[in-house]
Amino acid sequence: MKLDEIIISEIIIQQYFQKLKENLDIDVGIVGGGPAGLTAGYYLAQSGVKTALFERKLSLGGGMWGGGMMFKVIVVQENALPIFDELGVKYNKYKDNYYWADSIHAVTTICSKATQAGLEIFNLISVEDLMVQNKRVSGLVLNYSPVEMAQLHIDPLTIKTKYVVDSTGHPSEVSRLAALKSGIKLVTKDGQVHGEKSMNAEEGEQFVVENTGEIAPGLCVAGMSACAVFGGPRMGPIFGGMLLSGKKIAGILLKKLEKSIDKV
Ligand code: 48F
Repeated sequence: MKLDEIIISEIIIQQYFQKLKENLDIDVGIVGGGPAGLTAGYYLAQSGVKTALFERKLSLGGGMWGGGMMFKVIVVQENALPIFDELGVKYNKYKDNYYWADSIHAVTTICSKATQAGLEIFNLISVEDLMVQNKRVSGLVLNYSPVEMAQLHIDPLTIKTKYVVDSTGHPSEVSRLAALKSGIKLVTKDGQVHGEKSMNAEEGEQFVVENTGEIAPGLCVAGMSACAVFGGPRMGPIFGGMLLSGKKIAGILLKKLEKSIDKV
């Protein structure tokens, strides 16, 4: 049967914009598709929360994709293994409390599980600002990443959210925007983003989980952003804290949204 190029184009345009339209008003908007954002997205979607994740790049996985220094192996400690078990990520024991996984297997498996659970992932979209109403973060301002990269003077589009999760990693971009532009004080000591500190895996892994939570009305942090916002140390290519932080923010949001928390 002859294939019609116009029908192929029609399917893509129709389906993509249908998906975008269905996500104009959502429960949770996650910014950044690294391990923290993807894990949060999995647990939220799994519990029936209407969640969309926006990732600037073409590929998902953030800093997990490249392992350590481009060597595609990641290290995970024991307390995060139940998350890998639930997601179906295979791992190996190196010695007590040190487990490792293939980073490509880990990212592709988490993405697959998250999208199967109902998480809608939009890649190639950058969050360039927040919508703020009555001193509450109430939406995301989106633009196509190529617009940002080419520095084209093109206005963005906006979606409405009940909660935003900043899982943008080291730059903590969304929290910085909130501190700079929203007129809302973050819950840090001085209301500002403190910036991450030098490497300390032991401290950083605890710090990231402890500091995961809501930092301004409607705005939450998870993953490396939590370290950067509250001034905690970086931890390098060990990922248990990122997974636990993603799961923790999903649990917090489920309670706030008053949904079932059976699966978290
Ligand atoms: O950096 P990233 O992996 O954040 P994470 O989930 O995990 C951190 C670890 O990878 C690692 C570490 C500890 O193990 O130190 O670095 O906290 O993923 C963040 C993602 O957010 C995207 C970015 O492209 C990356 O994939 N991102 C950042 N800013 C924006 C964004 C933005 N404004 N809009 C959309 N995506």
